[in-house]
Order: sequence, then structure tokens, then C-alpha cells
Amino acid sequence: MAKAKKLTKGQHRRIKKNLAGKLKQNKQELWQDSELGDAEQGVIVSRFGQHADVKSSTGEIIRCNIRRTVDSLVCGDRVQWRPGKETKHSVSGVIEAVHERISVLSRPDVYDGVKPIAANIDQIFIVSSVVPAFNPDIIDRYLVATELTGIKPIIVLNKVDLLDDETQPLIDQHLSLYQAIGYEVLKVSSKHSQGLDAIEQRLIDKTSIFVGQSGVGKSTLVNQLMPELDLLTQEVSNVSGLGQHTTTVARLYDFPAGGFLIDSPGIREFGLWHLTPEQVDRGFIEFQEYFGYCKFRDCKHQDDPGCALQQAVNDGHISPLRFASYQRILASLDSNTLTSRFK
Ligand SMILES: Nc1nc2c(ncn2[C@@H]2O[C@H](COP(=O)(O)OP(=O)(O)OP(=O)(O)O)[C@@H](O)[C@H]2O)c(=O)[nH]1
Ligand SMILES: [Mg+2]
Ligand SMILES: [Zn+2]
Repeated sequence: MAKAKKLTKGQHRRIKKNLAGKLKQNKQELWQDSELGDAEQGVIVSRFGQHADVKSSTGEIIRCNIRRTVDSLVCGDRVQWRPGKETKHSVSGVIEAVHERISVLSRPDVYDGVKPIAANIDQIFIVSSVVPAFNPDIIDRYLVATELTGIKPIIVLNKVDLLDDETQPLIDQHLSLYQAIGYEVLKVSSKHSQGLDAIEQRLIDKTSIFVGQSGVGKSTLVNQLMPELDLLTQEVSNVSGLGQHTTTVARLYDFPAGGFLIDSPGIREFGLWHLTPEQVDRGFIEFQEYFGYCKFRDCKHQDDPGCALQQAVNDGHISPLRFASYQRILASLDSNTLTSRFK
């Protein structure tokens, strides 16, 4: 059998673009004005490619096409949509417009630039756990993102049942740091239904999202909170030691006691390449009172003489762990060759 020739990245992109163009054309032909009912309001439950599921004001979930004029649409968006008088290829309506967002959580993507993940969120539960690995850098990166968007972060340590004498003190040290600077930290085990009340209480009447690495147990937590959903979960791989990216698309669920909960796909890294150093500065809340007091106005806060931040670390006011994490984030902005794509 002839060996299939590998496509170059450029060819892939062109094919994807052509296909997208064709899909758009088809979609335009799909619905005439006379085939659609009156405009209604709804919320996006999930978005996938050219389609999205909308929850109507009566609670029904309707699969819709997306009008070409709608250029950005994610889970949590409030929309105006129109029902089709009949269903075509399992699509029963069209999304016509998106209402202004009160908040949006975004992350940069190598191919697509800055991508929104979810909209109109009140709080982000940053889920971590000892398996696959406790990763405070990812927590810090999410904290920067939330400080810039005004969305409230809550740090969750899941799988406390797996902590042992070696891991517990290290993780406790990190978590108490977050508590000391004013963040809320919840320790839970979804496996043993431990500590879930605290999450439940905070979900009521809010729109919340669970984020974090793949395999930390986001979907397991959702299942514990809403057993009727029975979401797919998967063990962390024995081979790679990593999560298996089981959840593939963000999806919004009604929380029975009021509010919405979004389960999101796990990430490997949370890039902040799209931010300026000044924005990263704003993301470290306990550093704020020291900015502006360095000896040199253009202090890079590395090993510059007279650095007020470094002094605060020496005096025990800023944790060396957080300071090191801050410097790693700043370094990652510099070393990123893709930055130009996001300008
Ligand atoms: N021991 C223990 N295992 C847990 C706990 N919570 C979840 N797990 C296990 O962790 C694994 C991963 O859980 P998932 O819920 O699929 O993780 P996820 O964060 O949704 O992963 P992605 O969808 O890939 O992002 C599963 O095998 C769960 O059974 C816990 O509290 N304790
Ligand atoms: Mg999941
Ligand atoms: Zn400085």
C-alpha cells in the first residue's frame, strides 16, 4: 500500500479554512427567514465548531447553527436565537446575536490566538490535586487571569485521601500561603464525599466553572454534586502519569439549588503569553503595596539593586515561592516566540 503523504501545517490550515467556508455557505442556505419562528433569549450550554446547544427560557436544549455575524460564542454566553419551524440534520434553530459579556475567561492558543473559554462567570474553582501532580504554577497563572477579569477565584485541593506524610506538608505549605494572602482554599475528596458541602454552598445562585489540569477530578466532583449527570471520568494514565483529557468541551449545567456550573476540559499548561508584564504584576495581589518603591523606575524585580519586592521577600512579607513563580511567568513572556501573534 502506498504510504500516505503527510500534509504540511500550511496545507492543513488551508483545508480547514476551505472546509469552514463550505460549511458557512451551507449554513447560510439552510435557513430562510420564513422557516424561523420569533426571536427568543437563551444561554449557551456548549459550543462545538459550527454548532452550539442553547438552553431556552423554558429549559429545553436546542441544537443551533450560528449566524456568520456572530464572531465569538462560548459556553455561558447569553444569546438571541430563533427556533426553526422544523429540524434539519438534527439542528433546530439559529443563534443570531450574543449579548454583551459581564466577564470572560480566556487563554492563548498556539493556533487560534487568544481564545475565550467561558463567559459570564462569577467564580472559578481552580481544582488541583496530588495526582497527577500538585502544580502551584498553574494555580498562580489562573490567579493572574482571575485578578485581571474580576472573577472570584476559589482554590480547591481534591483527592485529599491520597495525601501521605511526604506530600501533605509540602502542599499544606503552599495552600496556607494562598490563605494568608486572602484566597479561599477548600480541601475535598470527591471519592469519599468529603468537604463537598463547602463547594455546594458556594455554587448556589452563581455561575461557576471548574478548571485545572487534566485528571485532577473536575468531572468526578461535578458527578458528586449532581449524580444524575453521570459524566465520563477516566483514570490518570499509569504510563504517562498524566490525565487523559477525558472532558473535551466545556459544558454548562443547571445547579439544582440555583445557579450554573461549567465543567471544562483539563489543560496541560496555562499560557499567559498574551499579557504584558504590567498585567502579570497586577495578578500578584500581595505584591501591590511594594510596586513603585524600587530604587530604579525600570526595575525588573530580578536581582536589581534596591528592589522593593526582593526586600519584601527578604523581610518575610512576600513568599519566596510566589516570587519565584512570578519570575517564571515574566520569563515565559520574554521567551515566547509566539507573542507577536497576539498583538
Ligand atoms: N483517590 C481519589 N481519586 C479521585 C478523586 N476524585 C477523582 N478521582 C479520580 O481521578 C481520575 C480523574 O478524574 P476526572 O474527573 O476524569 O478528572 P478531570 O479533571 O475531569 O479530567 P479531564 O476531563 O481530563 O480534564 C478518575 O480516575 C477519578 O476516579 C478523589 O477525591 N480521590
Ligand atoms: Mg473531566
Ligand atoms: Zn524591583
